[in-house]
Amino acid sequence: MTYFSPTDLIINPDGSSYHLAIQPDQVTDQIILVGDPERVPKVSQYFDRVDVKIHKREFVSHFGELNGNRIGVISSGIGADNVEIVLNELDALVNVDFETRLEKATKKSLEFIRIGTSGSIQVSIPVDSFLVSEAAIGFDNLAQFYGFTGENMLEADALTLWAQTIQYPIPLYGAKASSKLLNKFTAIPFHGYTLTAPGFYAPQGRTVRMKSLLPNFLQDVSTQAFQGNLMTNIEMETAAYYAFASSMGHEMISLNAILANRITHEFSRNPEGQIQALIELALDSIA
Ligand code: R1P
Ligand code: URA
Repeated sequence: MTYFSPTDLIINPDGSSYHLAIQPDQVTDQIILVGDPERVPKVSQYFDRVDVKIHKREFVSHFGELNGNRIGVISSGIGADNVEIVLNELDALVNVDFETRLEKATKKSLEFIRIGTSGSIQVSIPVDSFLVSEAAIGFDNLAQFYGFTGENMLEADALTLWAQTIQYPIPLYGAKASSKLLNKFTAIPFHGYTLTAPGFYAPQGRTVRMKSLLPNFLQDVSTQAFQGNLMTNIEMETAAYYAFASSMGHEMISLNAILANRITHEFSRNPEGQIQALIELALDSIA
């Protein structure tokens, strides 16, 4: 079995993972993932009990119990680069022996549910609606470093063709949600293809003072279908979550509160209320 050196897999003196500061026996099989650290207590307030609270950098983790099952909620902060840290460390916590630093022979599959926010890029998907990401396409550069695999990955050749259609200069990667988890969230009306952007402003077609080098980006991605599917929404983590989950054998689904409509230029008048409503709906659906 593979051995991971002390600089490949950094373990803190208390036996916890380097960034998340979580110890192996604290990890739960089911974990809610949010971006905003302040969203963590907004989720864990519904747990029957919170046993463990950890805070390091933007990574806040609460572990406890809901309806008799162990459950956790962890914040990732913003972006696919943080997802890379969160999923590598959570996977190592369950699939590597932290005493011997050896990969375990029998692998464990975790269940992840992202409760996040997003902007719609279709008029038909209004502000204050909820959307399940059926699949997501990543515009970041993680696929330059990871050979993502697994049955949930989208076809690389089809993505290359689509990238040419929308004149996007770097290779894309994409992956699907766990089909097992899709069945749990049938109460959420909109399902769609999510674009995961490597930034909030120009990479999502926004102009403040710095102009985008791709002025037609939003127009192109919202009108050019990928394998018959129009992109529905933009956020900043889902494709990375789906690609890591597919590659490492975990179940993952991303739920989005649509706060903006980038085509009609509307923004939610009650973003916090919408996020709280999505948290309640998500927890009801997994109960
Ligand atoms: C940008 O404001 C952030 O909001 C979205 C994006 O993915 C990005 O992380 O998700 P969260 O609300 O979950 O952070
Ligand atoms: N989060 C994003 O990443 N984009 C939006 O437009 C809204 C929320």
